[in-house]
Amino acid sequence: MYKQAASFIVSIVLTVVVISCGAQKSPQGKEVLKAEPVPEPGNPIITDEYTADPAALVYQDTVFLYVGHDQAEPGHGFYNLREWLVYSSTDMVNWKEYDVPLRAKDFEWASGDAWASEVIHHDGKFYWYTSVTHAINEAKAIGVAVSESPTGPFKDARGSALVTNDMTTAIDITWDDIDPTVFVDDDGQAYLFWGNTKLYYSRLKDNMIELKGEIKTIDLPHFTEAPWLHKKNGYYYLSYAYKFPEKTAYAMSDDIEGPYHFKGILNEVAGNTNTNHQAIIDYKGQSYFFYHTGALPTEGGSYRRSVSIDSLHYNDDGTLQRVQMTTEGVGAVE
Ligand code: FUB
Repeated sequence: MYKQAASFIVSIVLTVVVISCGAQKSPQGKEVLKAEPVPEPGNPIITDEYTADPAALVYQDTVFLYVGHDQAEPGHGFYNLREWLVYSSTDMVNWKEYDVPLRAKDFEWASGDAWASEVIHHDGKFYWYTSVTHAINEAKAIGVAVSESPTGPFKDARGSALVTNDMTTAIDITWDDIDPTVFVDDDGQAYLFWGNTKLYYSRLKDNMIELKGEIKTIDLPHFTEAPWLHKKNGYYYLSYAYKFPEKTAYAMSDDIEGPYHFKGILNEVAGNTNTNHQAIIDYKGQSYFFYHTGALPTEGGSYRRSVSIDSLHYNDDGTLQRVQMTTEGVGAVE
């Protein structure tokens, strides 16, 4: 009796398991179990596209995430990014994708390369500072696009590059004008920082589409690229890609123009990619660190990257705790 009841319960349980896993026939006609893929929150956060160089913006209680679309074929040994993508979230776990908001070719003077970028909201408009290749000399240059909406469509705000290679002479390479980060200080003055090997910065005019005054440099130990400027509790933080393969390091100052004091490594070399590119925001009372890795199966790598998010923690003296990269990622926030 007990045996019969037990075997009945086991068969019910097995039936439920078979239904929930999905029963399929093997080539020999036998029933085999195949697990249905269950979408789980975690890193990388976007799994249907390769995404790189995250920039995040909090606007009206929503996080907007701007990324480059890594479009290199498997095995291709260099970057192929032709467009940027935009996503939004109100809980840091569910991300909604929109129509492609901007392509490198939308800058008619550019030949391509939708490299790292950042978007800011200022005086009712959204300004998107981008790295592209200039068609005239194939050197990298910085463009700026504008939109009335955080999700676009964006259009070239100037019809010409904001920064070209001849304007930056601290180093004689053609790829030093990349990776813009933009920041509007409490007094309303906007600044643009950018660079590769040399870190440049300049003020922006009130119209946000012209530089104001001279281009200056800041020396940071082993600066490679990917500067990100943010401010918290009166401190300015300049985080950046350090050495190569890249870790993320950071420096702090109480003046936006420095001097900046080096504070050490913030994030390790990210898994399976030689670049590292971060964005830092506060949202709903928590601090977040966006970065990319080459972790997306099965063809992820240095030219097929994916954006991840983990928590960022501050010490009482304002310094940052080293980021712990996880596959679980961050939980949903209300
Ligand atoms: O995605 C192309 C380039 O790789 C970016 O501009 C750099 O920051 C590095 O991530």
